[in-house]
Amino acid sequence: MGGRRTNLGLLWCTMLAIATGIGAFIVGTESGGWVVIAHGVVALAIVILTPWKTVIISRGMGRQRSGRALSVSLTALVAGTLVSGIALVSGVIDSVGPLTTMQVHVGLGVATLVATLVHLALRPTPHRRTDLERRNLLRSGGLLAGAGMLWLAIEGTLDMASAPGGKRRFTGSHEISAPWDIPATQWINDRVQHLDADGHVVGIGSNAWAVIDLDAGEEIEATLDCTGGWYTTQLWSGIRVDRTIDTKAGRSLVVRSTTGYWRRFPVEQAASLWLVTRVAGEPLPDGNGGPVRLVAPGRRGYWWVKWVSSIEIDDRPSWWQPPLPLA
Ligand SMILES: Nc1nc2c(c(=O)[nH]1)N[C@H]1C(S)=C(S)[C@@H](COP(=O)(O)O)O[C@H]1N2
Ligand SMILES: [Mo]
Repeated sequence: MGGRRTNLGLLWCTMLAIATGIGAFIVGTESGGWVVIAHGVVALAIVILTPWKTVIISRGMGRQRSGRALSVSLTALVAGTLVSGIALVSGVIDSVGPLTTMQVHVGLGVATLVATLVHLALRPTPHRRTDLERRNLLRSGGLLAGAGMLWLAIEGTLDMASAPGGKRRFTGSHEISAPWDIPATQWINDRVQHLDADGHVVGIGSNAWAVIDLDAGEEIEATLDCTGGWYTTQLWSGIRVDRTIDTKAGRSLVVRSTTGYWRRFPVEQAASLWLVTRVAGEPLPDGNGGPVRLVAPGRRGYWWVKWVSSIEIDDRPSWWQPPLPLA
């Protein structure tokens, strides 16, 4: 394969890997599971292109061009991102020093994006009209088909070997089964709150709800699936949100935490959100949002606001928020 074609293939795969990687954080329902699969397949396409790229790199090294340090770092970043991705899939390595494997993977992925953009600015690989010719499209299709087959082989092997990575959810997350094993996970920099269950009130519209009133025994089995790479299915109990608010008072509702963390939901979904005070029959531990947290079935963990302080309804559209939390 020609050098230019390999470079273009790598560029496209890197861009697709970044787009599907962001997508994999947003996916909450099974119908979006293809995004996570696509992320794996484009990653494997990068692996397949490696031998050709190695040839290009070794030629470049001989020529002593500028930007060599950048090329070397870019190669190292891509390799690190791939290796940490494989570690996530296999489920054998949870953390690297103080960082979780997912933090390492995302950090390296973002660094790869930055390095790719700089690399492109220094050594542009312009597209040509012939890139869209039939045989090049066939080559791309062949590459993706090969990557797809590799993906199937890896998943099949993990499954047969009953490796931890064999029973991942469609999001790629690994299971945690016991309620007491659920980690206390913050999105970025929140601190675990230690609230007094007897004194805590949740302001909902113009009403103040005491925790014992929210502890109404309405049960919901739902799966908390953190983008950190784990999930847990539990029986939560509390009260359905539509019983606490006037669903005609606006278009969307904002669930806010005592920490300032918040997420906005369409008001029509109030009947599929719960304010819960218990998990598996026991009061929620502080780390898991006690005395009251949100349960948002079908949405990833970052929607499950912990230490809820208020729910407000207004007329803004529900998409009026950063797609992922900023704190
Ligand atoms: N107030 C607040 N709520 C939060 C978060 C946070 O950082 N602050 N993190 C969210 C994320 S990313 C996840 S995965 C779940 C984790 O819930 P857990 O700590 O019970 O595992 O809480 C969500 N609720
Ligand atoms: Mo999370």
